[in-house]
Amino acid sequence: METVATAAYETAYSKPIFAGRTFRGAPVSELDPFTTEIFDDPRVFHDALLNAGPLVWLERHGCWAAARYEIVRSILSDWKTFCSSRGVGLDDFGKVKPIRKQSEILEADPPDHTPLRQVINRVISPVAIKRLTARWTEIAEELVECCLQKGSFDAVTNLAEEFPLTVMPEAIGLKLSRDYLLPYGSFVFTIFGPDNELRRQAFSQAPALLKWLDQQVRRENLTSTGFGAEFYAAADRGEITEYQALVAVRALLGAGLDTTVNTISAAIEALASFPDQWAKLRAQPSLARATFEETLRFDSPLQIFFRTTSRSVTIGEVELQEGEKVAIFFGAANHDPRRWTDPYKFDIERKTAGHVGFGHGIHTCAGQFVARLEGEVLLEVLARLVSSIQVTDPKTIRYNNVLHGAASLPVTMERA
Ligand code: EJD
Repeated sequence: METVATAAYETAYSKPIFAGRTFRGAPVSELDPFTTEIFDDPRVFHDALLNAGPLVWLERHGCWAAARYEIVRSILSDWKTFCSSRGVGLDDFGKVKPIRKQSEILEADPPDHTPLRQVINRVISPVAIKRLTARWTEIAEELVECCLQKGSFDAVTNLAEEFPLTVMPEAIGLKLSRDYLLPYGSFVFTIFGPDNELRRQAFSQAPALLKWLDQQVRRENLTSTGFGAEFYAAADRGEITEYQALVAVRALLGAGLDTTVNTISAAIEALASFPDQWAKLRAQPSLARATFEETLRFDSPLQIFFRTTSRSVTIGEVELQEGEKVAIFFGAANHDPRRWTDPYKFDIERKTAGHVGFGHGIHTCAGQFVARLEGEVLLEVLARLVSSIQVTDPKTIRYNNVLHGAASLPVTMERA
């Protein structure tokens, strides 16, 4: 197991990670995880959380942090104690009114959560989406071809964004403009964080984004085929309400773009940084799906969601009271050396089963089969058509309170 000297932690950021005090028996950190210095380099902070114990008290935000794999899994398994209905951001909906209309899927517990989740599971099940493979492969080939013609391009905007922005609106059945899809996703995720500059900036865009969203999700603005139409058909059959169909479309728009964009760019970056893994994928393009899965573990696009305690509970030696927030550090759990051998090695043949890049438990990513298909198709096409990928300039980060990903990644690619 790799251990890093505590001294290194103390120098990586503008202040020490731990305050040298405890709160209800847990180490206290004064550091704010929602700052650019940690977005730029989360690893040192994550390793510190993992080393510190099952829970850390984040004094700055008055909430707990859970990073260890086993703790994260057990919290996510216990939805009764660690509920979602009080919001999965830092705001407790028991105390403050949600900004966005509360999601009946993401921000809900059973039994309210169950019927809509069942319909979503069916509409975007592995079997239901299989028919998209041929069309998506065609689109991916065209796109990669276009990038190869450029030679040098931005792997984020020209490829990682372009692919989901092409396949998803079509699959959902959106008729209106795709211009707001990424800004809307960015907005949704960043408001899960604390009241900081990023969140205030997002708020200023809220009226325009929410107005656009309102139009997009209406039945009359969706094509007669696609996931959207299928949600409304389920409403017609009485399986869910008409409003829940709208909620499902809205969830696909919020969850279905930025997350896959970040994973695709992370995969390209990882493949460029680990030439042996790229060589392996090229030799065996059928490893595309496994490569995408390892990317989710290695560089998880969604870093943090919260749960709220619905009752008092003890974790390790720490007693949590009712109505406390727990930040779940998915990305850190996916690097817990207690669970993963050599966690910072990108290994596309690793046994990735059980990673929490898609979460865990009843709220585990509903779109995971759509995401996997996108990743598999695009990476398989890259493995077939491309001989080399080189990063030519440092990436820039797209700052977001809970998402981790690049804003730009300049690369060159050569034809196979
Ligand atoms: C999500 C994990 C909604 C909604 C928004 C975002 C998510 C889910 C649902 C993204 C979950 O608006 O209902 S990653």
